[in-house]
Amino acid sequence: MKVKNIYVIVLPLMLPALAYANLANNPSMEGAFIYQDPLGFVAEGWTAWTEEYWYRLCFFAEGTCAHDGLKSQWIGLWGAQEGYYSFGDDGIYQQINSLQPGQGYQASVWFKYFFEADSWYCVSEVTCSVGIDPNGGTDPNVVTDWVSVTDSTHEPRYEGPWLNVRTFFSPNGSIATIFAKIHGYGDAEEEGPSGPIPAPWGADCYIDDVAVHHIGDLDLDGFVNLVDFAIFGLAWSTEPGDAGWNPDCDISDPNDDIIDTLDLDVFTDNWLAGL
Ligand SMILES: [Ca+2]
Ligand SMILES: [Ca+2]
Ligand SMILES: [Ca+2]
Repeated sequence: MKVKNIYVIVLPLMLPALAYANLANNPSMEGAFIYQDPLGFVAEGWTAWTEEYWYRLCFFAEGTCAHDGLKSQWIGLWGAQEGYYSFGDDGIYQQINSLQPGQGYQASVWFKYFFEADSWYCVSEVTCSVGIDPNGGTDPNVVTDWVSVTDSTHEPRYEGPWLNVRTFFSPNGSIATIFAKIHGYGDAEEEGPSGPIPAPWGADCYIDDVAVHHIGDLDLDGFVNLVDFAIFGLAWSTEPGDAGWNPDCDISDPNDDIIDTLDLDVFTDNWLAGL
């Protein structure tokens, strides 16, 4: 009975802190979408950028496929009848404020990819990447250590899984910038009167559910303490598919789908961060 009473008292006190522990602004893209000429509608708090290449068409808009909540940032890529394909980088970035210089942080972004072609032959690929400028600049070209996951298909209709891309960083000052980008490609062919001809295709990419916080802050309250260690302990020695598996605890660099001493070393390096 005493334990129950403690939960009743503590939970209302914890909830307001949880809401502010993610250091990103509009991290789940649930706010308004604002037109940024000429790229399209971009989630407030974020800025879009693109690399312009011949033969490419892309547009930004409010996404209705979400990893968290109801909205996400949608980036659409198209190939036209002429056999266009798409390449280069399209993405969004945001400056993260109020960081503690030299401390360890984690940035996490979720991506999802759909491909559709009206054809019998197709190939398509998207590479989803997260990068950091630890000096808080706004030029993606200065980012050198992108972390990436690639999704590809030969299916004419393909829905990829939600992919999580995470990176660690240590800010040089109180501001750092998080960049999330896609690098897309598509090609499709259909049967013409005298052999294969280019076919139209489209790809929908979604970015959502961004989290920026101290490494090891597993309950997202802004601190790394015993509460986080308890969460970490529940996932100890697990792998994907095991009872108790918690991907948030896979904080080894790189993530390796097991919670072991490599993760514990990172956790202890960040012990009491934020306090
Ligand atoms: Ca969302
Ligand atoms: Ca915590
Ligand atoms: Ca690990």
